[in-house]
Amino acid sequence: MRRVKAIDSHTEGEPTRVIISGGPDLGSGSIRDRREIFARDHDDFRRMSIEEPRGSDVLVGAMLVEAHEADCVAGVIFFNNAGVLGMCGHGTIGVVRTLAHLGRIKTGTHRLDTPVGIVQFTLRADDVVEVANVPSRRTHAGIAVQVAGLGVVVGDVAWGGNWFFIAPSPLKIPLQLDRAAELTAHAWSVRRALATAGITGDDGGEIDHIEFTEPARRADCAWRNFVLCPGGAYDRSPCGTGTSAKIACLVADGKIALGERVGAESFIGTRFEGWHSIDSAGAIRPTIAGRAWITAEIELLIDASDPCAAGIPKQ
Ligand code: PYC
Repeated sequence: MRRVKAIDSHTEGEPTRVIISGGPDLGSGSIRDRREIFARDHDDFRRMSIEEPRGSDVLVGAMLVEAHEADCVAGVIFFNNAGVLGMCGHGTIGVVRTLAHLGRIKTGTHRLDTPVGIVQFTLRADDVVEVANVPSRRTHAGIAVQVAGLGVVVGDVAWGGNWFFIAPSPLKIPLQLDRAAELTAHAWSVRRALATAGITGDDGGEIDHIEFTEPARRADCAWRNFVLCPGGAYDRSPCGTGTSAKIACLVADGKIALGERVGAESFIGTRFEGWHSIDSAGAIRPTIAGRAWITAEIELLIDASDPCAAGIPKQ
């Protein structure tokens, strides 16, 4: 019987499962190299640890490993039901809360070693976690795409650690839970239309996150969003990388000032706060702040005779 220890948390509603022991040996190379080894050789572990029947499509996994870079409290590899990830904002907040729960960090500023580089974060005394995200940018403003069932949809393409297409909610569908199925179907159509039209990020990267927005319902937020993630689940949090991408658009439009704090409201009504600085290379550097709560300390059991030892068998 294989045993894998994990800590579950949710960040403003979006779950993260941090693998703390029993994961595969990925060697001692850079975290980027270890992510490649994980993706190439351990896809069964990825599927087993977060997908059904031990998890769900919504769960984001985070493998905690020894850091490679100096002065980092840990290394981390994020993954979801579609594969491995570079950066995950809500997942980083979940990892930080988990490290505090394990007694491995105290309040203050620390560094995390990730496949996209070192991410600095601050665990505040009020339990809010601030994550200094990667440089973010808008690459297309007001691009029009012909979408089946919707007609022409106009939106922005932006990078916030993942590629996003950001547009007002189609057909003005309210961003609320009882409309999730419709919004999911339309977001898939937008994603397909972007791919068909050959619209990508400026590095050729697929736009695999679709973000719909509407005016905020909360007084402390500037917008509310619905974000469809690559594996078909929608983000329950305001999406850290999605909030960063939206901030890049607002900065490009001159709608927010340096350091100005804005609230992002999620599809379920939870909140991140974001603001930005400009780094020495002139890039927009968003910081995202939010909270996470520990929901379980668990041990996954994998019995070799279990037909679902690597998740639901692929058809
Ligand atoms: O918080 O960056 C994020 C994120 C991406 C996908 C799900 N959450």
